[in-house]
Amino acid sequence: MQAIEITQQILKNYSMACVPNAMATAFAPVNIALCKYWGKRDSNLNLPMTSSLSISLDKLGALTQLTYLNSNLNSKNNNSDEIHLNQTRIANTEVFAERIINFLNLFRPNFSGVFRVDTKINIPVSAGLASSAAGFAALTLALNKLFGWNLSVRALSILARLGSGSACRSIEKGFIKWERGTRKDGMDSFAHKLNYAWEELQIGLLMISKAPKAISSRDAMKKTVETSILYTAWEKQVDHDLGLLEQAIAHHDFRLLGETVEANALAMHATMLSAREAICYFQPETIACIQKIWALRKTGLNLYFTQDAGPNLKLLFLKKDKADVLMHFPGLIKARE
Ligand code: 2P0
Repeated sequence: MQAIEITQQILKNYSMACVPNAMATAFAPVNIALCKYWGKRDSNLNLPMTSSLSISLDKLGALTQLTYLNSNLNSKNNNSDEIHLNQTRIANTEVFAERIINFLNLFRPNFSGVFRVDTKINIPVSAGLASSAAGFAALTLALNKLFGWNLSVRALSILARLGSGSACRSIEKGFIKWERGTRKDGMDSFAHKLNYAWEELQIGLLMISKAPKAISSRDAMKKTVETSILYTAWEKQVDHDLGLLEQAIAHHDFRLLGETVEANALAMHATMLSAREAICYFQPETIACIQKIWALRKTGLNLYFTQDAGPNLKLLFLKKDKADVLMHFPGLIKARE
């Protein structure tokens, strides 16, 4: 099934008669996966092999301003969207712009026209910090505003997923679970907010490198699913970890949370290391920092990490330990406090 069929299904009640506003702006937060999404059962629709669970960072994310430039465009000549990232025009041939234009194309059967997309992301792009998730979620929210669709959170999550899988977890703030779903059309594969809060939980970003990653998550996932002998074990671990995480979050059991998050991230990286050819997002500094975290934990500091598709680490700790953590990692970027 193609992504365009899904957008058409969701937007079937909206027609050309719906006059867009000239401009709309929306913000979407970055989300950090506590239980990772790694592998697709459908790469056209970004349908995952497993469910996943994340927490949104309230202040870090993407702010997208969408401007409707022209309503009379010939649908064949729809390649002149203008894509701007952090106030710089991106050539439409670059992957970043191409992905956005392809996403906008999903909506063009309903509304011919081109857009100017201005996205400001307050974190390094392509550094394994899930900036594409915030970007596609913000763009989806901006489209919803621009056209006045008033779509449900579920529909917005499904649409954002078509841009980037993990974007479906950036529509709302808080603890978010993305349900794998079983349907071929993915209408049951969306993210929803879990009804828990945890004020004391802090997250810091430990930047090790801002360089773009050597292999995209998209390609790395595909290779892992196709070639890693550990992949079946990973699917089982996710089911187990999701149960533990919900228990940890519900009871504010930080040790259980930290142990589960760390084990989950390392298991994901183990599937990549066992892919053929191996995929390795670790830099020597990543390993050094992991060993420092483990050593600090032995001294009694309650500090855990997670790592995504890049060399940087996200540290998890409680508010009461913030000063200690900052003393050991002075360059830590406060992401959730
Ligand atoms: C996650 N990551 O759960 C995992 C953990 C990276 C490591 O979701 O191909 O950009 O657009 O669906 O969402 C990054 O992958 O991939 C990701 P696509 P996406 O956060």
